[in-house]
Amino acid sequence: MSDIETLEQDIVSAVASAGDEASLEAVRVGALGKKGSISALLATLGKMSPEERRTEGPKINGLKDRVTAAIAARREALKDAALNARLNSETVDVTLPVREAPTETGRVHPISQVIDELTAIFAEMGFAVAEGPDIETDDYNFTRLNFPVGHPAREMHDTFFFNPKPDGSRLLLRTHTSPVQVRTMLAKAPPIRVICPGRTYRCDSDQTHTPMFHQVEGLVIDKQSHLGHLKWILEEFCKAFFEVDNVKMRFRPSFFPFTEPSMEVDIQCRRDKGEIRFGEGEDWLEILGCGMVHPNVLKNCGIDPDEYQGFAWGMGIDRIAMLKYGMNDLRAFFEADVRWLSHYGFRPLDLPTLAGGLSA
Ligand code: 2U9
Repeated sequence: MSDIETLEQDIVSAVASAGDEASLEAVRVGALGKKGSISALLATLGKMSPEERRTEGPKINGLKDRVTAAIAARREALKDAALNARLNSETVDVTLPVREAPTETGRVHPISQVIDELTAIFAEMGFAVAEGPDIETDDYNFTRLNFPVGHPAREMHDTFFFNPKPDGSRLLLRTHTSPVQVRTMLAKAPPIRVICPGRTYRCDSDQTHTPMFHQVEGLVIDKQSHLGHLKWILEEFCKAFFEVDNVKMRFRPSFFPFTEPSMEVDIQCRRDKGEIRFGEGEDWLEILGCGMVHPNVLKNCGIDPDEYQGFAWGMGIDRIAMLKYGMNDLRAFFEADVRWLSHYGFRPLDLPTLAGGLSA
């Protein structure tokens, strides 16, 4: 047997006995690598006479081609074997239920949904959203809003106060979102059109009150803004939010220190076997308070009441969320019970629309 035939037999049997891709690669490098046995034979061709090269060339190149093919075939066989081994060891139970992606199981809390809905409605009317801190000064929460020091209205707010500072002043948890409008007026010249949704706090807890609750207030300041504009805004809001074509609203005189005149607003409804329907019926349901901004408040916030006037309103977000989506226990909002949330929550990828969540 020639040297070439012996070399071929050795390499081919090494290829056949390579048990994995790493040992096959070692065989390949030993034969065809830079310092491999076949590469060494190929290098001898350069030193041969043309006649010798004519006979030896085809033999050595033939050897190289056969070994290359043998290695490739073995590599495929090893890959197939590895795949078969995986397929035999890994099993999938196709009868198991499909696990839902987090985007499918997560739910948006109804309060967040309602804030998104009302923001969309007021944004369409040209309102910007203003935000401020939950911890406020007595000045922004009360004094500038025309609550005189010692006035009983301060007591009615059941305020959570922090311990007094060395100078005697006390920070507090805002009892309404009105200090956000105070900050807006101090920071920006009219015209102003803002809504202020956010958390508010009062030391009160029973079936219809929680110590933390949510409000949205609105403020418009311009040279000629008047009660007609306010009524139109509130009616358009109620129609869009409750998804009805018409609403009747009733404005009753009331009192708030920061507005004059002040009104409480009822919306027409029908109470039907525990369900409330808006835009029909003979019953009334109170949903918000409003009024023309008191001239003292404008002055306290750096706006000349002889040049500008405005109106404001406030409503409880938790309450309108309960009315719209038929929830009857306020406390469930804040209990973080995932079963409640999976029932009343909203799908995260459903974008809030002007029409809101009822018909969406
Ligand atoms: C500024 C001037 C005026 C905001 C207003 C109400 C009437 C009101 C209550 C509704 C239900 C609070 O959550 S609730 O208990 N709010 O009735 N809020 S007018 O008036 C302002 C606010 C800021 C500078």
